[in-house]
Amino acid sequence: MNATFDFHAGKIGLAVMTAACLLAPSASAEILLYEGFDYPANISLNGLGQEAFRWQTNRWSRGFAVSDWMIFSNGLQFATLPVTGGGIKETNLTQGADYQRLFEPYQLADGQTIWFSFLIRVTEGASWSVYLSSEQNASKIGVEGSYVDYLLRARIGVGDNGSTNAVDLGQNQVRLIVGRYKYFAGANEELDVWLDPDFSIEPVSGGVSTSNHIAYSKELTTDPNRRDRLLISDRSIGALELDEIRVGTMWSDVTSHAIDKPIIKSFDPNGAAFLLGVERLTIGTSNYVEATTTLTGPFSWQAVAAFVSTANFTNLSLPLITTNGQSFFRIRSQ
Ligand SMILES: [Ca+2]
Repeated sequence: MNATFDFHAGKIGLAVMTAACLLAPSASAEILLYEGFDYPANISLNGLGQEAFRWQTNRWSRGFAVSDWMIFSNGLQFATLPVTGGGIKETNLTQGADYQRLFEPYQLADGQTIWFSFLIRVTEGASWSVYLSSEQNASKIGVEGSYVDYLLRARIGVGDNGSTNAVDLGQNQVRLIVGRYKYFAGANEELDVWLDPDFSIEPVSGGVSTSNHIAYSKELTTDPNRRDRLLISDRSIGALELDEIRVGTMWSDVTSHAIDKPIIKSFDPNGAAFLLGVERLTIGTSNYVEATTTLTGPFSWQAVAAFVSTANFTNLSLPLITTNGQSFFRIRSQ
C-alpha cells in the first residue's frame, strides 16, 4: 500500500492511509505479508506491529505460554534475498509459545495457490512451526521442525503427523524455506516445500520428493480455502532464529519481489520546502513521490520526485504545494 501524507500548514496533521481506498486493487501478484522484523533490538515480539488495517491489525499476539521471541539486531541474510532490520530469536529454553499475526484475508478459488518463504537458523534442535491459517485453526498448513534432529516436514491440517519425506536444515546454518500450497475443492490439497531453492527459476511442484524438495498431498476438508494469519511457535527446549517472512500469491512475491511498499515515515516542515523521510525502500528500485492538494471531487496526483533507491531509507527535500493550507503526498515504487 502506498502511504499518503497530509500536510496542513499552520495546523500540522499527519495521516497515513492506504491508497487502496483511492486506487483499484491489483488482482494478480501481491505480497500479502512481509515481516522483516524491523524493530528495535532486545524487545519482545509480542505486541509489535500496527493497528487499523482493513483486516483489523497486524500486531503480533502471543498465546499458550509465557515464553518469548525477542528481536535481535543482526537479521538473517541469504544470497540475494532483500532483507531489512533484525530478526527474532527464541531465547527462553524452557517453554514455548505461539505467536499470530493477521494479514488481509486471501480467499483461494479452486486450483489457486498461496506461497510463503522465510529464513531460519536452528542452533539447537527444537519443536517449532510456521503455519498459514484462518480463523478456524484446524485448517493450518505449513512446516514443522523436530526437536530430535534438524529435519523439516510439511503439514496439512491439525492432527497430521506430517510428510514422510523431510529436508535436513543442518545445524547453525541460515536456510531459505519456500512453500507453495495449492487448494483443490474436490481433490487432495498440495503442499510443496523447497530448501534453498535457486532464485532464478520457479521450481517444479509435485513429483517425487528429493533432499531439497518435499512434495506432499493430503485432503483437507475444514475451512480450507481462506488464509488470513501467520502462526509461528516453538514448543520445546532448543534455540532458533527466524527472519524475513513473506506470504504472497506468486513465486516472485516470496523470493525476489520488492521487500515491501515504501512508506512516508516522517516530515519536517521548513518554510517553503519540507523534508520527507521515507522508509522501506528497496535498493535499486525506482520510486515516485506524488502530491495533490485535495482528495475530494475530481483530483489527480502530480509527480514531485522520482529517484532510484540506494539505501533502505532516505530524506527528500520537496516543495510545499498547498491549496487552503493542505497537501497530500504519497510514494510508490515501480
Ligand atoms: Ca530481518
